[in-house]
Amino acid sequence: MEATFRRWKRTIDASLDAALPFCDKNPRLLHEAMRYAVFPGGKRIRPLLVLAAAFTVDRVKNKRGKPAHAKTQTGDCVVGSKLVKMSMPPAIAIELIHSYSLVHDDLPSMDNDDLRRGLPTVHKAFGEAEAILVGDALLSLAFEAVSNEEACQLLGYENSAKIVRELAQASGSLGMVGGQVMDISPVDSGIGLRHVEELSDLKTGALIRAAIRCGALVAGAGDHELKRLTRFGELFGRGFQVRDDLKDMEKEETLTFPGVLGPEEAKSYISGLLSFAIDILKPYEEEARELLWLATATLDVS
Ligand code: GRG
Repeated sequence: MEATFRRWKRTIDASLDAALPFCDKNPRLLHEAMRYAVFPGGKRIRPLLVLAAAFTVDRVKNKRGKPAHAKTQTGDCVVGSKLVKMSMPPAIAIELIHSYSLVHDDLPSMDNDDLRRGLPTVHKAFGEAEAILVGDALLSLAFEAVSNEEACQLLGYENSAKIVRELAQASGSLGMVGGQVMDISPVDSGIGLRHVEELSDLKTGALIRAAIRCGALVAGAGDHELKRLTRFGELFGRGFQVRDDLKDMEKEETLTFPGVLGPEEAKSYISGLLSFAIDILKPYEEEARELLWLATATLDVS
């Protein structure tokens, strides 16, 4: 399974490289800074989820005798297959949006961080104004990636429009930006679990949910599959934030799951989310193997 993810990650990185303007193109500094924000990058979990969801839906459809995109003898995930190619526009768009959000989150007016993934943050390396513009340009590039002629030919115009809408909703005021505003807003001392769930579902969950929905749309999911995978995406997205909070406990923030539940209770909470997520995929069994693997690898804290 790790080999599949390594192959997918290489394809994702190559597609990001192809989508980003070269550094010798004016304005050079902006393009250099955009690349700095995206490479070497992190886990690429969101684009991997796009691919994992697309392959799940494709296999489920294949099993039911409907035409599948991944035409391999074994049903394995082969880089270069039609489905991998079709998944790339939403996969890289989501990673570009994620990268923009990190650049802006690190700014002095937000988290004011000097380091990201062990390297100086974009505003430290290139200046604050440049970092704001890097984020803006990455967000715009994301929407171009899913709506340019090549993407529309690959995905079909209708699916491309659906994916644009998914990304717009997930990244906007009713999604990631809304969650970020909740995160930086003053709160009462008696903050409860419901508030933290809502914040996390918007700030972190919305983009993860969108990644899974976009993968499902790429593979032509019907209402039933889309609903099931959406629920899985919501559980994964919330669990992802709990996991991140548990890793980052020295901050002792109130607006976190361990902050409202305590560390031990937060661990039971994430275990509950993982077992719900696994249950949801039960009817698919092996068809959902990459999604199950990613959920377990990310959310298992036992
Ligand atoms: C500035 C509009 C705007 C939004 C910021 C992403 C975000 C919203 C804030 C980042 C703060 C944070 C630590 C959120 C917790 C979950 C999260 C998104 C972690 C980072 O994502 P990973 O673990 O990062 O996928 P890598 O480095 O692997 O890409």
